Amino acid sequence: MSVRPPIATEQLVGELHALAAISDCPEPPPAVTRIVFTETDRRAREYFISLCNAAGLVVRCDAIGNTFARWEGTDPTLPAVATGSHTDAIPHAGMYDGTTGVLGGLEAIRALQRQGVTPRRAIELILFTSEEPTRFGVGCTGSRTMAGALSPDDLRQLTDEAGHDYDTVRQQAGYKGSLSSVALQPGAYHAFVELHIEQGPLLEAAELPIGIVTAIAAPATMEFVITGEGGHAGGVLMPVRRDALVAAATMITRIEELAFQSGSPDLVATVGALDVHPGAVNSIPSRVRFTLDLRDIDGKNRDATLGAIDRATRQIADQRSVTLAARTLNADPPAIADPLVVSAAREAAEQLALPYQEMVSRAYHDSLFMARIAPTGMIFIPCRGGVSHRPDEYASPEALQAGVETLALTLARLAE
Ligand code: HGY
Ligand code: MN
Ligand code: MN
Ligand code: MN
Repeated sequence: MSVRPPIATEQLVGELHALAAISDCPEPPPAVTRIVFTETDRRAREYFISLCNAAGLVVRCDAIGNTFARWEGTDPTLPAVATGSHTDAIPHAGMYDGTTGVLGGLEAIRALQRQGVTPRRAIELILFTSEEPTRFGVGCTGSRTMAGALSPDDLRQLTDEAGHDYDTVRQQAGYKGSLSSVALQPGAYHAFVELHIEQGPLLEAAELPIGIVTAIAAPATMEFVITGEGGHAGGVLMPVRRDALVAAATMITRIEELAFQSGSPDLVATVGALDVHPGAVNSIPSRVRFTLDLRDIDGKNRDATLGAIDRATRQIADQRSVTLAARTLNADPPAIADPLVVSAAREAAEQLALPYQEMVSRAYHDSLFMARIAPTGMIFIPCRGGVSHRPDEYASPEALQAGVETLALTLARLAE
């Protein structure tokens, strides 16, 4: 087998653009919005499945829409090697987050097919049903459920902004079957490897085409609801106010201070969503909801900061005589990449003479949960300026090609 798998880079870039056009974003591509279980999500999956069928892969879906496209191996009794990622996208996102691993994974398989490779183990390409937390507040619901980290009851508790629960919405999207059939047993896969843009600046700054992930940061999400008095903006004097928005603003600046004071350069805190009720110019806010996304490579440090934030926000609520309802939506441990996958990716990059660095992932991915049921690793490619979750997110054809070549050889090694 000649070293370089023949990557059809132009075809891949064309497919990425075709997928980017399937979007609910009011701005044109490359801005993308694609929320789980919407008509747009369905059309994107349909497009993906049509490409998999054209590549001769056998496609199946589980009860919540995780989609598996299988290239059979010479020994079907062996656990398969899997790759994949997600096609859902947060509002006003870019077109490479997740899709690089889905369509790049497909192109890696097609390149191996072109090369006449006949893998001993089957290779399965997985489109995980929803990696972004946008609709149900929790990320990776597809891979979490596959890994047993979300039970059927947990899924039934998840609701979207309209109050629709996950189970109802997934059935309306056409996915039937029992929720308990989604969880996989450890050993279901021989290995899992995900190709993804770095979503950070390190590879570009180091002028390296490949990153090999050694660990994935531990993400936690909290929701805070502050309830005050509200009232007339003219009639209520300052000393007697119990203003929910000023209390929330005080908490948010305190959260930032605690993040800086944590002493860990890897700790990141983000308040990304804030709702104000009633949201009228002349009415004192009576209820405010905001979310917190808190991460660190060191799970203990993240949890210590979570504790400090919990204490500080309660204290501010007391001082301001507002009530605070805080709840943790998820607080996941970090994942460590498996040496089996890390060494296969390392050998692939070296065989291709592609320089690389080993690194941690500050973004979370479906790999965070696949690591609970299979030896897992990730391959990163640089994205311009490290930008992601923005319409100007960009990965060059050269970066995509190097990533797909490395993925293809990694898969071939793991499946031999
Ligand atoms: O937020 C994340 O890390 C992922 O991109 N959803
Ligand atoms: Mn993302
Ligand atoms: Mn992603
Ligand atoms: Mn991710």
